[in-house]
Amino acid sequence: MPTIGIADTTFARYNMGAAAVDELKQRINAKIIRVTVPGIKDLPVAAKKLIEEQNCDIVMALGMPGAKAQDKTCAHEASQGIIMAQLMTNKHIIEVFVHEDEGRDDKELAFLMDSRTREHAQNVVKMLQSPDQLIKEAGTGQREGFADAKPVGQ
Ligand code: RDL
Ligand code: RDL
Ligand code: RDL
Repeated sequence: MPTIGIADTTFARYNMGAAAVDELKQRINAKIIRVTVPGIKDLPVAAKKLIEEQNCDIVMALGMPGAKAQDKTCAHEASQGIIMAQLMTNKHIIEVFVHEDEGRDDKELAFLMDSRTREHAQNVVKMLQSPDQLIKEAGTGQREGFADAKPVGQ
């Protein structure tokens, strides 16, 4: 049975961790370990600790970069930390970021935070259980949250 780590933030305006746990529980028999930290810059070490101290096979790092310029910088820095933690541990940390300004209004933002989280949870299940399924989806323009893009040239 795999162990899946979930790290989310109090900064986010939607309970992404709850959505991830709910989606995973419907799809996979796994041990799920959840932690919540204040913001996205706290996610890299939270994920690394889930891998190294709690033996997680894979982690979802969930967060909402705000709409201001300093938040975009913060998101870039958090992303770099998450990538560094993956390289240090040789484990995947699926970064699920929804930028606050991706939603036209609160309703669309809530939809996107829920649906992107759930679609990335489905990616995690495929990565653990059926990596061949991802090969089948190669080049198909998959997106998480809003509609998929169209493939070209086929
Ligand atoms: O380590 C404490 C904080 O520095 C950390 O939690 C930051 O991630 C908090 N934070 C910012 O300082 C900021 O300028 C966040 C954002 N922007 C943001 O857009 N989203 C966050 N945190 O989740
Ligand atoms: O770890 C899960 C995702 O964060 C990761 O797969 C990203 O590479 C997905 N992604 C983005 O989040 C994004 O904002 C991609 C793009 N843009 C992009 O332009 N091309 C991608 N992925 O292949
Ligand atoms: O093509 C439209 C969107 O996919 C594009 O604007 C992405 O950059 C939006 N996006 C993020 O900004 C992000 O931080 C996406 C992801 N993460 C993601 O994980 N999956 C996406 N888009 O499909």
